[in-house]
Amino acid sequence: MSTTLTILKPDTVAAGNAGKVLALLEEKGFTLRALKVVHLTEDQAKAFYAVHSEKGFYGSLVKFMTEGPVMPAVLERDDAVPYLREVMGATDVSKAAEGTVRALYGTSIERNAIHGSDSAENATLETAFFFSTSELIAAR
Ligand code: 3AN
Repeated sequence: MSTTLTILKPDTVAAGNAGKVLALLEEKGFTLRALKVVHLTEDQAKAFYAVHSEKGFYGSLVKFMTEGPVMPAVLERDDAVPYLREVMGATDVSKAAEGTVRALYGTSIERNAIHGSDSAENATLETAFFFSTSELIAAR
């Protein structure tokens, strides 16, 4: 078993789709190990997406990620990192495969419903960004 970090983005939470996305993830075999609702500050969103700081879409992405509450969660499954990426679908919603979270609930390349860690190393770093050791122990 392995874990990954997801974030249900502000578009998903505001549209009332959070429950549906969590249900789909559970149907795909993920177990929820930790979950919270947070409204990111500008500094937090900038830090989370620091890797994209040189990109043209960075400012817009930070604005989007701070426009309302998000729901970070730790998900457990075999091959959690690559499998979540598959279930999420392509970054650009218009290229996301049918039935994926982004095809179902995203509306653009930016407002694409869900985040998922892209490597085991980033899953560890991103989990620590949102959840303390005691919160993770409590979820076991
Ligand atoms: P992914 O979330 O699929 O790993 P990244 O890490 O390349 O994609 O991008 C992080 C986030 O930045 C995306 N989820 C999306 O919200 C936004 N984003 C990525 N590429 C673009 C783009 N070309 N224009 C606007 N927003 C983008």
